[in-house]
Amino acid sequence: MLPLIRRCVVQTEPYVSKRSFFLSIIWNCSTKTEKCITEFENKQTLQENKKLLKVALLGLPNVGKSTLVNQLTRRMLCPTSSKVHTTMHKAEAIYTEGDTQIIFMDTPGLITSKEFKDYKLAETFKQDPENSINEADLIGIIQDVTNVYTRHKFHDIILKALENKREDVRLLLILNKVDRLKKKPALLDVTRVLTNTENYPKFDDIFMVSALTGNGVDDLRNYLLDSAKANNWKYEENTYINQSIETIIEETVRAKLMDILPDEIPYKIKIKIEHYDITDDGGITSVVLLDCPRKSYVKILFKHKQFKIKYVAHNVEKELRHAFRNSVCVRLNVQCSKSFPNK
Ligand SMILES: Nc1nc2c(ncn2[C@@H]2O[C@H](COP(=O)(O)OP(=O)(O)OP(=O)(O)O)[C@@H](O)[C@H]2O)c(=O)[nH]1
Ligand SMILES: [Mg+2]
Repeated sequence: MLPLIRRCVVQTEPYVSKRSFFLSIIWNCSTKTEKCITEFENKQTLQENKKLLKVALLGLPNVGKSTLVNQLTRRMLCPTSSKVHTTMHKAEAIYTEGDTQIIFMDTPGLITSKEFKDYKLAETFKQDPENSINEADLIGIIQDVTNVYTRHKFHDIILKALENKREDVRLLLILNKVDRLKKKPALLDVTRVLTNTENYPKFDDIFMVSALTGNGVDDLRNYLLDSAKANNWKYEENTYINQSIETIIEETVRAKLMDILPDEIPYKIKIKIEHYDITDDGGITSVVLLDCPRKSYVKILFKHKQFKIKYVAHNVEKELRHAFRNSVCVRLNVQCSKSFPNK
């Protein structure tokens, strides 16, 4: 009977995990006693047979790395925006299911030495992707399929970064933003070129996803859960990210400013938590200071009856509620460092 069920599951969903297979058997147990015994045995093995997988997600800026991490972990803990360089340093987002823990390393987008100098970017832009490659058991290269000029080729910096990959580290190609592609055959064309060009890396598997809508993400998560190897977990079961609450709040505010402010303005505003408090039921209230170096920036934020600043606060609260799965209230105070008198 069992081999028959296994064959059915594998045929209908290529990446249905061993775990879903096992769970479906628990649910199908005919009597209550059977169910209890299976669950008890399952708990016993959880303590003994822990599995771990460290996944580095790499790609050019703005390809959707952080959005994908958020979908995979089901929490919006990694800030995202429509502008490049939203992620400025490595963050580890943790997803734990059953006996398996996956650590997703969200990294800054890969940049050239010229970009590093021209935009005066932090050292972390160079070091953190490198460190993630060294630490990973599995690397996912994310390619944005919406850009008709770049989607058929890997930028030299991706190829260079992968030169340091250990032999035993598995490599996935993840084609992202497929929801934006009107002509789906183009996807096959992109895949064919990226996997058949000389000197390009050899991928163990290929996924086509939309990190924004979640399409294809469950298959990818199941694949990763199945790829984990016996090892002790790095984090406690209820740990979701290795960043402080303050950092998550400040970086989410920055990301939401990036969505609405033009050019370099959002990069120049200093963002600092003035106060935060966690209530007994886990709710968060926070006051964040936006210190603008110019009065004109303040004016932009307060344009149209404070529409912009209210919109930012609304979006920050929405994302943080999703991240912390609790109520979040954020107040944004705005000042100009030249003592511009407003709030
Ligand atoms: N349509 C569409 N948009 C997406 C998808 N994934 C990400 N985006 C959008 O692409 C933009 C960049 O997403 P991020 O997740 O911040 O990209 P990133 O690679 O982390 O960017 P950096 O941290 O700046 O390197 C955001 O506006 C996302 O909403 C997708 O699957 N479909
Ligand atoms: Mg990012």
